[in-house]
Amino acid sequence: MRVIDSHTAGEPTRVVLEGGPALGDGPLADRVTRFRADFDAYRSAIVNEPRGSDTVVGALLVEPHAADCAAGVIFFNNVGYLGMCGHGTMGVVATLAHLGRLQPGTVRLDTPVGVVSGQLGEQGEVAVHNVASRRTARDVRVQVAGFGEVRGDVAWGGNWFFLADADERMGRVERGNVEALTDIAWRIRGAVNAAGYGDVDHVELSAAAEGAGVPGRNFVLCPGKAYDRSPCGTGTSAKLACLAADGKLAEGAPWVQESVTGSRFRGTYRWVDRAAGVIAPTIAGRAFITAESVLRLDAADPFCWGIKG
Ligand code: PYC
Repeated sequence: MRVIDSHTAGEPTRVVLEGGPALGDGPLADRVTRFRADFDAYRSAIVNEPRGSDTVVGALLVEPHAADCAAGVIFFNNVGYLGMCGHGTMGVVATLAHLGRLQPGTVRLDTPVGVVSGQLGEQGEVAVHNVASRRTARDVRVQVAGFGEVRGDVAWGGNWFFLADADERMGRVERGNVEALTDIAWRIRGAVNAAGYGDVDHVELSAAAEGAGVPGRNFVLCPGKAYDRSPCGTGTSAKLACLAADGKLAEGAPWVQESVTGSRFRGTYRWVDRAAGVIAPTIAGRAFITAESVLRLDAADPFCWGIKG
């Protein structure tokens, strides 16, 4: 399989250009179902060890179904499939530009959860116009075993998130504390799922703003228990939906989202349906190409299909 690796704000993306599973045609949501049912071993072979790691997000390029799209893309990780992926979309756009298939301008991409577009700037920055995002539950209270009550919101930003403010019980939102943050975020996810929000597979903990002009800093736990090295594009979209719903960020106003590694995305939104709390978020950041490779699948290799998580 021919792949190109990149990272966006520290978070890796592996774009599969050739040799991936043939998923046929039809809407991308149907093709993900086929991927999961018939070709899941490819997912593991591409992103899991020994070729990848639990932080790698795979991006299979396919023919689009939606009109006017240049390509379709299906994102996946160490344990399954993602609806959308913000940092991954920036990686896909940077990869297409690296291959000379894209000039600065806008490209529309079909995904299992809707059409997104990536706007490539002259300096390599990519602005992702993400799927419509919204908060679906406010001030949800869950009891976390050995920890106590945690309050947060449930929101859609292309994936499902539970967003809570990090408090002193969790420690600081910084790299030196990722083990503790991972542990608590994992337990929060379990409590949120048990409370009836079974679709939530990402947990976003936000540090309290420490002063005017200071960007929001987050820690995002991904479905396979790896933390996002980037500020998470879909997580930032979910955050914008919450800020918009609370009247804390005006339409068009800039939001700088910092990750636990210190990397940053810029975000903004416009209302799609104010009464229903639906926004159209835009997330901007930059991806860098790190490798061009051919992945070999050797039937004699006991770990040919990856070490499954
Ligand atoms: O950037 O949307 C994102 C993302 C999701 C999971 C990892 N990164």
